[in-house]
Amino acid sequence: MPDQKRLFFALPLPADLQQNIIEWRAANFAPDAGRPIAAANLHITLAFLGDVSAQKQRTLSALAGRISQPGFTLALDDAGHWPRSQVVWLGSRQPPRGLLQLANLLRAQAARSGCPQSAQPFHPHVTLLRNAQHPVRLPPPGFGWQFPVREFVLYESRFEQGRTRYQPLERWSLNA
Ligand code: 2AM
Repeated sequence: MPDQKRLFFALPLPADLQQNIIEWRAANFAPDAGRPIAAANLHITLAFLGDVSAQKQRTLSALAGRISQPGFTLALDDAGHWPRSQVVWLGSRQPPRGLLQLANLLRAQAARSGCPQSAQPFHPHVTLLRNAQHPVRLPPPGFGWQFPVREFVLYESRFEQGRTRYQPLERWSLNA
């Protein structure tokens, strides 16, 4: 449908952290391990919405605006490879309760608004490489970054000129 947009809620990563991560990735993964995601596209999805009409977007956005919860600190200190989705990811050994709460709420609101949610348990992650078809040697433990999460964002996913771009459409603050 022409008026539909491909949307998802996510946590952005600070630009300096995106840069640190891609430098670490270049130093720690073989060039043929998979297709690297551009620094600006590194994020943590909270709820994937799929193709959404303008009206449904307004509903989802109004529901998101009612969320009131404190910010939290997120550590990225875990990495893995999902062979089925061919994704190499960065995650958290102990995701903060606030992150799980926020994602659960957004996913429940999405499901109730007619955006079916995956039956798989939510595993917060930053996708680092796609098309990782072969077993991947993961970096030894000891890496890790922490950052404060103070907002969540509604993004539109666009495929333009051969590239995927994530355009922020709306932002909501988490209470300090
Ligand atoms: P992924 O990185 O693990 O693939 C935009 O596509 C974001 O939404 C990505 O972070 C992607 O997660 C996530 N996502 C979740 N379910 C998806 C789906 N069914 N199709 C595309 N992206 C999905």
